[in-house]
Amino acid sequence: MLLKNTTLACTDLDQPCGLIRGGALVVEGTHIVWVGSEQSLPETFRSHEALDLEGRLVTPGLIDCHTHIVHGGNRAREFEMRLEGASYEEIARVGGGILSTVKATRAAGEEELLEQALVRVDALLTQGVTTLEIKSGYGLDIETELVMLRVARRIQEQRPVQVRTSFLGAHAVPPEFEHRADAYIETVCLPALAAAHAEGLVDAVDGFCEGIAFTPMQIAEVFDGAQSLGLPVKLHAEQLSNLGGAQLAARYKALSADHLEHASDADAAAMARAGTVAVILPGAFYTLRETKHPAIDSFRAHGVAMAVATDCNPGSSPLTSILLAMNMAATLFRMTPEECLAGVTRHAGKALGLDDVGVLRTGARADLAIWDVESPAELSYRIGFNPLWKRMFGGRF
Ligand code: DI6
Ligand code: FE
Repeated sequence: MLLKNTTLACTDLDQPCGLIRGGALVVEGTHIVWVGSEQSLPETFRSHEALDLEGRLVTPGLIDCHTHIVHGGNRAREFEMRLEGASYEEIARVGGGILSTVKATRAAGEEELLEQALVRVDALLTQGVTTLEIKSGYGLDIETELVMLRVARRIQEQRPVQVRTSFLGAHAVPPEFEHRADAYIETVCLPALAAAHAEGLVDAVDGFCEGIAFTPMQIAEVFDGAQSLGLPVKLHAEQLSNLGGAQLAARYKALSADHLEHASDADAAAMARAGTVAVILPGAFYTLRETKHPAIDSFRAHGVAMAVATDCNPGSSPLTSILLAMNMAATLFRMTPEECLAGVTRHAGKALGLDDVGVLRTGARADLAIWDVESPAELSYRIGFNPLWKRMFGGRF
């Protein structure tokens, strides 16, 4: 199929946003076979079935590279408690927070988890998302961690979306292991990882390095386990405090370090050397009314690729809008609309170890979002408005 009379963004071209006005794009089967200016379209493609896009903007299908979208229940009550003045950490320390979602997730069962997650997934798909990362981490026992990952895999059978899974057994210490985090890692987290990997359920291994979660030493143990299975790692790092998670992630050549509100310039330098992507999660910053900004200037100065994601989760970021995540990254953190777009396309792909999505080039997957806008900046600019016209996944509308 030939898509013509369009503006293309995120091409390989050395232009702001990789923009090509008067562009054309050719899809054969599941992949892109040609991208460029319509004037230079080779003769062989001119006879392909054509769709005139009347100047609409085509971007790669968007990539939400950090979500906890599979989970049981909700935390509206904690939302109310925070409005009354309780902090996220205080709620976590009295058994709320992540652990209340663990309870609800364990109780839910596979079908219910799937059904609840699909509602949220659908919200993302209507905004042009075609690749979605999903973490475990609300099971915290071997069986429920597996169930969460099976649900994540089933989502890509039920919807036109590619799912990448991250094992997040090191998300919190479950109540039955209170004050015994090391024992939890030895007897649950690592065995669950091995079992999930054996079932083909794990694409990457994540952790939460934080005062209310795990120390860098404990995370290193999980990362060693990942390495021994040949799995890449990523990390929730420096979200609420600076514990050295970003530099630990860099030492393990992590795909990404995520959150990073408390990361330093030295952290950015280490991430740059390791090629670790900074995943910026403005939904959590906003929800928790955090005041410390991620060091965007340092990431820029050191050339760290920045991704933007929803962090969709029931506690710190009940957000199912990738477009709003882009708007927040721009308005709250002064990321440019171009950076926001790269953050949900090419750099998000990099954060997942994928290079055939998030870019319009020959050989990439034909995962596209077609927008009723004239310029890429419009995608970050509006609030609560969805200009998606059509979405293509693997060459199919
Ligand atoms: N950081 C987050 O923002 C989520 N997990 C994490 O490690 C929050 C998870 C939750 O509050 O349920
Ligand atoms: Fe998260």
